[in-house]
Amino acid sequence: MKIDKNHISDHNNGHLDKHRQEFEFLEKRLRDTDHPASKILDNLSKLQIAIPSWALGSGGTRFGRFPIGGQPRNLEEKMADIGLLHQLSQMASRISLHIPWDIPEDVEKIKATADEYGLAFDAMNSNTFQDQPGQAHSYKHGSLSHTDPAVRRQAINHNKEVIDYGVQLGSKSMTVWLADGSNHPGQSNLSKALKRTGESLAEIYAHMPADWSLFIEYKPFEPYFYSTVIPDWGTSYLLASDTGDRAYSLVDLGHHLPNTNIEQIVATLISRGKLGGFHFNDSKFADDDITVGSIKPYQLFLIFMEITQGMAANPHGNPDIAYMIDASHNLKDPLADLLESLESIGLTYIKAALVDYESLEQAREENDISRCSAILQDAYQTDVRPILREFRRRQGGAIDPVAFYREQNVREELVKERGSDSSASGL
Ligand SMILES: [Mn+2]
Repeated sequence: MKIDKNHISDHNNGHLDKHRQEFEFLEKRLRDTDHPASKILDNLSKLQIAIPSWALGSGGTRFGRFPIGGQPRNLEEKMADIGLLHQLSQMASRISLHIPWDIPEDVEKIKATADEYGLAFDAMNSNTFQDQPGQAHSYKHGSLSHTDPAVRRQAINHNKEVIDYGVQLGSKSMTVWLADGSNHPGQSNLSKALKRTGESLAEIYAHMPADWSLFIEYKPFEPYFYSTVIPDWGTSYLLASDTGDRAYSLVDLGHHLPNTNIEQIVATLISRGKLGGFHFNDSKFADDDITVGSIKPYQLFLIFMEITQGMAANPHGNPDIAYMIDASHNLKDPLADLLESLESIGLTYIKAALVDYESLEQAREENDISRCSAILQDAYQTDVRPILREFRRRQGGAIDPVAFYREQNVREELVKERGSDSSASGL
């Protein structure tokens, strides 16, 4: 669904007086710092977040699913939904596809639809965590790490096929999240499983074009509860290092045990040039996949601080990080929720840009701990919403995307167009 530009202008005009006052106040405050509003606004346009095709419908748990109406029924409609998110937020110009849920039947048509909405294809995602109809071998006991070479062959070939689809669409990267693992102590030879995984990844890597990157995602548990083959960043880093220069680790916020210092992992990976991808979400207990910044917003700020500092220093040439929102929406309207997540990412990115890193570094050298904390708080406590609103206004987006989405009754329109029992493929 495409929004009439005049509707967005009307919305923005209604907010303009108040917005101008708030923006001018903040702009003045930042004018004589090394991070004036103009610089932040320029940098914001480079912050683009991929939306995965599977995050546009209602998710569920193993206990059930409560569908929402108006879900996208095919890839074109998924792109239309992401086009809408991008039109309002100006921050979501990338789509991440999943095979086999999004097999592009007509590549030229899919590319034309992407152009129409101003979208580019981000990382491709393979799936060896489910059996597909008609598949010769089952993944019940693993895929890339399986004991049987025939199962590994099938899983490797599937990953190669995903790369081939991505090449046709102009994607430049591949994400492997491997669900392989075991549920019972003694079930798996842990070191053999890791070795077989490394060999499988090497074959997948060799199939990628020379300008592609491979992202290796890790997760400590789920769907398996005793061991996963790639449980942590260390294992992912090890596999990426063994696999090749264009293989990187991927950090998903929800794929850590409670209270893990994720910002430190980010700092370490960037310092070795090995942080390729980053998946946003938030969680209270495990891989909850809820709205970005809704539970631990300060952690997100500390992560963005490490990214800002790490990418400024960048001793090992870490590439631009591929950002994606990996979320699941069990109760909320997926589109409203994604708009909230984009808002949260934008605001936190700006707050991290406000940190006076020079003074912070000096205070660190002098072991002045209180001063360090004060510098962080000075940035974190700033209300930066006017900058993000101004960014969207200048780019043709909505000053308040979530409010606009509600005012326009977008979900109701989508239900009219697609029906109340439409279903999106995916989890
Ligand atoms: Mn993920």
